[in-house]
Amino acid sequence: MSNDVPGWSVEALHDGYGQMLREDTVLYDSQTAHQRLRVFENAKLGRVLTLDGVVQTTTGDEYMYHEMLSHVPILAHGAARRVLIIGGGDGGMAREVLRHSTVEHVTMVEIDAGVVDFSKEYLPSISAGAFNDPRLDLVIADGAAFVRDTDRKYDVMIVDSTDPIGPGEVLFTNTFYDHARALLNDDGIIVTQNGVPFMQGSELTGTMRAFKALFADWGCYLTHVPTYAGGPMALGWGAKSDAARATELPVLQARFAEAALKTRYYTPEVHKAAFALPNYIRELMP
Ligand code: AG3
Repeated sequence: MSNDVPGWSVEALHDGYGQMLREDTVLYDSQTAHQRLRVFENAKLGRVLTLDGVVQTTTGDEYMYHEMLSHVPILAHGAARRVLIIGGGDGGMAREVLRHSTVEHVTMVEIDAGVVDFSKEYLPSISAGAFNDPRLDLVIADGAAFVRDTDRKYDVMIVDSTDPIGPGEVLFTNTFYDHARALLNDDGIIVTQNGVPFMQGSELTGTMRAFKALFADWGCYLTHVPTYAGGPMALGWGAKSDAARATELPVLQARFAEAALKTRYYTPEVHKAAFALPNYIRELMP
């Protein structure tokens, strides 16, 4: 289809299905070394960031994504001190991870320095000061090369990627997951952005096939982000032991209370329930 609807941002990520968001004010539009980056203001969603025409985050619904991809592994782990974020240039993931005072170190590996600089300026509420936290080590590098080469170890690894097209593609390969496993401590957990299964089922199946071969406990859990259109979004889960997923609700409640987080999506009850999968998603499991 033509992506040209004057005054609207048209996303045509999926075959035969699209999303349109009105651009009330365009704040930024440029080509970085890696991708086309746009930010505009929308009446319902606030500020919207698109990369190559695909919505990456909006100030209105980003919490539904960032909270679930950070608090679920960290609170399930229970003693995560070192966290690795791959991608996440807008700083929203770092913000949520750093809200845990028990986290001592975060390495964030973003391929595109342009996204970081730009997000600080145009989407300051998303990083909310995270880039100034002394616990954060921001590395501008290819995430796949970083996981291959590093000898650092982590308790939790969060893959805050784009879809597997363009620069994000390598973050969905077996080789990448294999290297990721190697940098996790014994009770380590990896979580991944795995797309909207109703639209992107084969991506989920691909990651799950890799996780099944690599992790004692593997699967996915769900969140629902309105601007990731097409149904709930799957977040991949790979853990070196099944203890983290089995953490009982009262334990999660105690950890959540102890962390004193103020959240808008995450609750310990939502955390537990997020692992319950509708059959059409279960059927995508290898
Ligand atoms: N990265 C995930 C974007 C995925 C969009 N995919 C989609 N609509 N299927 C978000 C970056 C936020 N830190």
